[in-house]
Amino acid sequence: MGKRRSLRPPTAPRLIVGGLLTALLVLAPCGSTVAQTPPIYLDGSFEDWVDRTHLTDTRWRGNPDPPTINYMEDIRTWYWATVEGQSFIYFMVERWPKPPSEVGIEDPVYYLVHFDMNVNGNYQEAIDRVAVLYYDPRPLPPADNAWLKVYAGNDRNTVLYSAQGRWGEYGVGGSTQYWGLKVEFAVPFAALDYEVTNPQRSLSMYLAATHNIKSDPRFDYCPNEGDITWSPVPSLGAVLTLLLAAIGIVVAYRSFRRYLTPA
Ligand SMILES: [Ca+2]
Ligand SMILES: [Ca+2]
Ligand SMILES: [Ca+2]
Ligand SMILES: [Ca+2]
Repeated sequence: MGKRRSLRPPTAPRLIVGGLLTALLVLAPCGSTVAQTPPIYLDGSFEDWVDRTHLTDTRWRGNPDPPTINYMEDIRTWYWATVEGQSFIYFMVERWPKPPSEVGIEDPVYYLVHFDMNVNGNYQEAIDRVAVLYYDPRPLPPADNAWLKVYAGNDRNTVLYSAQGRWGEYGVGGSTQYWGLKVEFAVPFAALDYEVTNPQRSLSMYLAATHNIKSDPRFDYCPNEGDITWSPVPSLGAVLTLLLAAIGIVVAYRSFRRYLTPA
């Protein structure tokens, strides 16, 4: 019996086990890569955003009719990310350079990330949030140049969370070293009540930008229409990976035991 087992060609179950083992070998490094998401540093430099999820927004120049917004608030790209083990949603926004010379921009801008925490299409409820980021490239380094405040969707008077830092590019300042186009910031899950209000672990959001938030504000939006729904914590993916790995190990172990035990 032992000889027959060792000589006969692989049977379908063995092929399956072999496939699972191969999948495990392939999945294991992937799993560790996912677990060790590269960190994001709020340091005003942006190499940490390469290859992350983002949307590219249209430029108002070239659109028909007089532009409704100014170059100061013209969103170019909007990045968002989470990092394994960190309770923040990280964002990075880049605006288009100043036309027509395509240089940097020294003027400040407001970026508003609107969160629909219960994904019902209404962003104005107490459960919802808006994160308002004020970015002013004019202060000279090492002064802070970005200020963040988080409010409830129905109350712009009560600050639920605030933070500030050197999160943006500094202004042009006669140098080509600084551009005033990019800024990064982070919104903590706690400020969103994410764990409590969001058992389904998904939310919707969109970005708005304006250089004049107080009177007659005009906004550029990203995306131009609608919003984005996503799950900041990909818990299902992690659980599924672990589950698949566990099943693979059990099947492989049983198969090897059967193979090694004389019939
Ligand atoms: Ca950074
Ligand atoms: Ca734009
Ligand atoms: Ca809502
Ligand atoms: Ca837009």
